Amino acid sequence: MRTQVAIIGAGPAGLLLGQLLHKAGIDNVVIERQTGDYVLGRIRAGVLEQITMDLLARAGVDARAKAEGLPHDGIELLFQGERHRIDLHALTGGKQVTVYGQTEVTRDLMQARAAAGLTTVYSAGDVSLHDFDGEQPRVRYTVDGVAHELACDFIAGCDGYHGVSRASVPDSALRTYEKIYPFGWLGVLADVPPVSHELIYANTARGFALCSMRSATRSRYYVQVPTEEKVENWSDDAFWNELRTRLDPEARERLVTGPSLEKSIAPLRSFVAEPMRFGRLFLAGDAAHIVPPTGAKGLNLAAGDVGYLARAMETYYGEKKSDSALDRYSDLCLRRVWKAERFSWWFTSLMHRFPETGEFGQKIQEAELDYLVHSHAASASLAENYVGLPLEEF
Ligand code: RFL
Ligand code: PHB
Repeated sequence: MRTQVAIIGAGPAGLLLGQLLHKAGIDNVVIERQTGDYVLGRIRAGVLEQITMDLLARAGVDARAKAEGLPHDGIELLFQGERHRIDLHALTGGKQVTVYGQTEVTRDLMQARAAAGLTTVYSAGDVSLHDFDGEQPRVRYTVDGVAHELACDFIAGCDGYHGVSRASVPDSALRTYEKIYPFGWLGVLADVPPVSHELIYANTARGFALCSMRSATRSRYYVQVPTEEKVENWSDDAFWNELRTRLDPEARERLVTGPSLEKSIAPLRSFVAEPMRFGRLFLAGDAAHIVPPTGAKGLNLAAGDVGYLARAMETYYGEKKSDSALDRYSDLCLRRVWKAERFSWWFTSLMHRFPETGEFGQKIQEAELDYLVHSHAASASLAENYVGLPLEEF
């Protein structure tokens, strides 16, 4: 089999890239290790920046996100038992975010891909990348034990943090930066109305909590737990009780509980691999970088990367095979990635209880939060980063 772009991974990065390339008339094949149902079973991000919505529109896959997504003009910060609203819309000159789950984004992209008749190989085994340092890269994989080879012009490594793409690059060609946080998020999805119509990010002496949602009838809640915590130790009741203790009195009163549809613990990590290009292999999304979820940046960064990559490939195929846009891909992405890394690290540090936080650290966090919600400049900086920094034109 031959294609122009072999895309490794059918997460949001790989599927969105596939649609953007297809719209530009560039042929592509997606190779995914898991089944489609498995990919759709993962409950992850919930907040889309306008840039991500715009890219979905460019890919022709924004109809349901626009119709069913919930536009949010603000978020609430809860500390010292009180909630304070950050007016994202007013502070950013009219920008907002859309609450629409990653599962739904993925479902929409999968359906569009199937409708366009594009090739997606699910349940691919032993995926391996070859010759991306030359002119004719190839991807090998097996399906039901039968070996296949895909020849291509480029490989897009969209296979997440644990994927094969970054692992195929020689160690000497890669520089990595990492920070592991000493806690994770225990998350619950439940068919109960959200406690508030906007997201609540809570800093408490017992640790961080987040009240989010997927719709008017489906909520997503998280509480900070130690890294070594096991999800089996958390009954639904134990989760709801812990969440309740981290809310303000009004939210505590309003909280509706119910059986969990999903419950899992996600570790928190900051990670960047540089560069994001090796010859004809391009890394995008979680394959190249991880942010802790506090700033809701993971999925949006993945979308930004593939927005740049699709543009660069359009230029390559459009302008007599000019490499210039492809040459700028890694630097352009990394400038944006590091700003999102900084924001996510800062917001995580401000909102969570670290082993060393202690009473002094708690007071300092509360003072910074008090400054943040009462200073126009500080609120505006939070809002500007939360709604997402712009993609540079090129
Ligand atoms: P994904 O979504 O991980 O998709 C990568 C895909 O590649 C496949 N794959 C392979 N395919 C072929 N061959 C191989 N050898 C392969 N190895 C892996 C995988 O099966 C998968 O289908 O990466 P992508 O597309 O870059 O998208 C990034 C986002 O998924 C990610 O940034 C966010 O979900 C991060 N994230 C969260 N972000 C938020 O903004 N808010 C959240 O609440 C939030 N929760 C999360 C998260 C990430 C998590 N991970 C990665 C463990 C919760 C979790 C548990
Ligand atoms: C979510 O709804 O899953 C969510 C929302 C905001 C975040 C992280 C996760 O910062």
